[in-house]
Amino acid sequence: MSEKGSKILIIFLLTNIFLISMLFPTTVKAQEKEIAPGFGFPPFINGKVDSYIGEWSWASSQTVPIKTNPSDKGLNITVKALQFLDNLYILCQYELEPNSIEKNEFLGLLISETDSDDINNLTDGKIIKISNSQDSFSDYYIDDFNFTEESPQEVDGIGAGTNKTSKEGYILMTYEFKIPLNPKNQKNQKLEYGNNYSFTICQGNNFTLMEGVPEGIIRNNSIIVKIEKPSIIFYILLYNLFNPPTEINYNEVVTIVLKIIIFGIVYLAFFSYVFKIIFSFRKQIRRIKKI
Ligand SMILES: [Ca+2]
Ligand SMILES: [Ca+2]
Repeated sequence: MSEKGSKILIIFLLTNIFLISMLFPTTVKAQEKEIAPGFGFPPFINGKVDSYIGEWSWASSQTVPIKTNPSDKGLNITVKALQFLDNLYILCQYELEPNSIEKNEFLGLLISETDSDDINNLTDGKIIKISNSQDSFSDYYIDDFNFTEESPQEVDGIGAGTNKTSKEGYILMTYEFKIPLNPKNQKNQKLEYGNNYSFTICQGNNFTLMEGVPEGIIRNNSIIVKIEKPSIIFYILLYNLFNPPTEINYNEVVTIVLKIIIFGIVYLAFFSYVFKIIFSFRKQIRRIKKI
């Protein structure tokens, strides 16, 4: 390959690396108790993992030990997280001994306004309760660890849970949450792209409020959820497929489309330049052969 050809190849490779780095969000290797949700098709919130349709297969996964106190070995929970459009989906699964299960099991996600797990930063609580195999979802406003249940009109998100006996005789608890990134109720926590939020996972039975203070929590632990912007490819393929541009997101869509047009022109110009060089090179060889 000629020197000119090598230079072109290097420029081409560097251009590709640059473009690829712009197309995908920067991901930091997940540390313990951190999760960067995957992007993919949303699960159906029914409290069951329907694996035959590949539900949750796009999600990122993390194991979080929930504890009664810091020295407790903890109960391992499998946490999966996924983003689709303007929603965050969280799956929590764990097994309990049949004799340790109570009538009114619950699992809650307490969302903090920052990445700190300080309980004073909690603002939003989403709780799924399972009572006699019937599940229910409640939304709470939290201020200084004082809980207020939201009215049905103020609830943002949905959740569902089930319990079933596994082959080994354990009780498998499954909880699925759908949490909007931009809640309609201002009191619920807004989750912005590029920010990290501490989610406290709490588990127990008989969730009640005693003058605003929750009772019934047995184990808890926190995980940092990193909310990232979908890649441009994902945005174009799925977002616009399911959510055509509106006046609200019009400017963002226009910017992305413009970027694609510019990248397209750069690629076209590059390839036409390469073909031009190859063509003139072949022409020169033919001339040399004639001589
Ligand atoms: Ca499901
Ligand atoms: Ca709330």
